[in-house]
Amino acid sequence: MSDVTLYHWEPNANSGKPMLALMEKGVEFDSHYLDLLNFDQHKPDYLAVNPQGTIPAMTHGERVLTESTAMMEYVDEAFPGPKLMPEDLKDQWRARWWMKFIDQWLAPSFSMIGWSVFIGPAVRKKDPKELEAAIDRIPLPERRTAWRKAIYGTFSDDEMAESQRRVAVGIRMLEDALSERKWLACNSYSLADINGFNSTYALPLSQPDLANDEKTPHIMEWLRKIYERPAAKKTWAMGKTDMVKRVQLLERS
Ligand SMILES: N[C@@H](CCC(=O)N[C@@H](CS)C(=O)NCC(=O)O)C(=O)O
Repeated sequence: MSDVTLYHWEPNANSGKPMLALMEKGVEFDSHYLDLLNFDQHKPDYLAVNPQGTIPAMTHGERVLTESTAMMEYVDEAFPGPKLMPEDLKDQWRARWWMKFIDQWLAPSFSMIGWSVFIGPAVRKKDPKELEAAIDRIPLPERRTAWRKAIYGTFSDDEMAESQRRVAVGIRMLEDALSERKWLACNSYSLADINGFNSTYALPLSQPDLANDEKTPHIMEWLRKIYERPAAKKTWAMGKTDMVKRVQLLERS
């Protein structure tokens, strides 16, 4: 038994960030899988760990850590293994710039599209009364709203168009950055790459017209290089649903 427990869902978006950081550092951890589609994150056992009812969360001894990007920085500092935050100050700034941009501006748009096309349809076939009771148990009002919109298909056209616009802008920015340097923040693999990969690994499938070998060769090469890392292979092997199989698109033929 390890003194680190990670409460996570599929290696994807937020859960994948600490999973991949722990794997890169070679930190042993106990995996506690929560089925997001079964609302496990709002059940009392987990709310005792993270009262906000969002995934992921991590315990290290007595410490409880939430917020996936801050957790990655903690993991990088707290454990031995390869450094995942660059040494150089300017590179650190760039890593944090990208993580902030992705977390705050780009990932919410990926999330809205994902919740609209995948999460909502995946749960809306459940009993309507059970679903309403499940929504009522969600602690954060903003998450209740997101669940309602996903389940009842009520993200507005304007919201969806804005998300799609942001995704297109973000893809362009990533392609430009990766044509200047090998990795997102500097010339070595960093937390910024881990963060970015988790939001974008399925782009060739979800946005095939915007992200492909012709239009975004640098993004494609970056995604493939990250997926080739043993830590990424091990992390994605921990997925339990078909969702994570999307990563296999990155296998070189
Ligand atoms: N800013 C938080 C966001 C956590 C978050 O919203 N996670 C999503 C999964 S990617 C979640 O728990 N959704 C389930 C829900 O809202 O019920 C982080 O980065 O850890």
